[in-house]
Amino acid sequence: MNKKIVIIGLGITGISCVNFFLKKGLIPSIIDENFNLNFIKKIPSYVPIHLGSLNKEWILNANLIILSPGISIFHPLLLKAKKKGIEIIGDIELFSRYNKIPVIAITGTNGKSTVVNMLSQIMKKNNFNISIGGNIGYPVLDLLSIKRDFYILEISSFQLETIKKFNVYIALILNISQDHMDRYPLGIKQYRDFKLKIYNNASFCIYNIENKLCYPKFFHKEKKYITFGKVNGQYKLFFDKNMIYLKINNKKILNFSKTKLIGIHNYLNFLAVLAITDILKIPRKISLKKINNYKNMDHILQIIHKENGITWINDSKSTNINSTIVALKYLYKKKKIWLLLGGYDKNCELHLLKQYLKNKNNIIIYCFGISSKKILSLFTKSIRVKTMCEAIKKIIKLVKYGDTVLLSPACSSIDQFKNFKHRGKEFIQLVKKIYQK
Ligand code: UMA
Repeated sequence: MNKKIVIIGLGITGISCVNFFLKKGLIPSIIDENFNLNFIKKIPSYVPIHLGSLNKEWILNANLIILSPGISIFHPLLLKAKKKGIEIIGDIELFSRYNKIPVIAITGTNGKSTVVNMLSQIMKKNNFNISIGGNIGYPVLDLLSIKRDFYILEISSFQLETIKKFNVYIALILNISQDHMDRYPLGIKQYRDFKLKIYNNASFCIYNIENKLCYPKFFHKEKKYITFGKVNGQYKLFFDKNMIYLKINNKKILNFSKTKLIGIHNYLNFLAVLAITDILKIPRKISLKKINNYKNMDHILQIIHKENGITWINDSKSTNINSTIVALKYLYKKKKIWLLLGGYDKNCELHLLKQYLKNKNNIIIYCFGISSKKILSLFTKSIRVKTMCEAIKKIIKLVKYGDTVLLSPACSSIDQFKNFKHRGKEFIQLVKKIYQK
């Protein structure tokens, strides 16, 4: 085969694509707009590489372009290539063309990683041989060589931009709210359109009935549709005397309030998981037992320290407005919250936080990073600092017994950190240092 294959982006996706083609005896060309790349040493010398810009000639003369998720499909040069009839796909589509194992694909603005994590724990307990991958941090092509009963994949809107016939057994959309508006100039509708592509070749479509944006545009009779929600849907919560239950066939089968799950958003996550485990016919007692002891993932409402009546919470995974709203709703009874907000806002409407922050005398905002100016203009009483570290140094002098310090930035971390994990780890380190003194 004499196909000219061009891989754009040499991050973890790009390197997995390079390895995939080399194993098949095909030599791709690689393009990356940066120069300092971790994976460059792993590329054999006979593979052509172009760094520092998008190589127009290579792109417009390619037969197949494999695009990393970080690069928008709407880049003018890629639009030109598409117009020329050049096929542009991502690693998810490539994986799908070679994969024979059933896929459970999960998307949504928030909760994707939690659901992948919950589901994988339950499936493993039921002796399913599974692997997780995708946006959660493991490129899907690296999974191809592994023999499994199922793959559980976290899929982002970026990855959905480049799918064509991504074949999935079960597709789930947890929720859709504003995120990545810098990438989608036409707004949330455009973001939603990409998310909905996950249903295209699915046998089962599961969605949040209380979030209209998650509704499929068309209902096909050969597909099965399953819904969940707080008070509506096939899987829903039951509220009774300050307790929240899971009720099935009129029988209360789980008291959520007594599980280790944090917050109603997580109860909903579990309903979505249960919809999946029911399709797979996993005995409910296995799912319920596992969920009773489910521990939140790191960097999501993670209590990292409690001392002198002060609680420090790391919610660094909150990279959009809605996840910060979830945190604020969860902590609404707290006496005083010192909220660390900031980072790169991805052009999202931070003013949507107003309802939860404006005139709330118990919430003191410290804003940092690239969006701090915008945050200050929205919340004029907030305190603007350069870095998260500076904020913590100021806050520690002021916090009192009963207070909560919450890092739930509502923004991506990339202006000052490698990723949300890096931001969360730095937060933990800074707090540790304070109390070691
Ligand atoms: N690059 C360019 N031009 C650009 C952007 C990037 O040349 O305009 C190059 C960079 O120099 C870099 C490479 O592309 O060398 C990075 O590619 P990438 O940004 O696609 O990142 P990967 O390392 O391949 O990781 C990607 C996902 N990253 C993004 O979507 C931005 C990872 O999700 C995912 O875990 C991984 O594939 C495996 O599937 C991260 C993410 O932030 C966690 N996702 C977003 C989110 O969760 O909000 C969607």
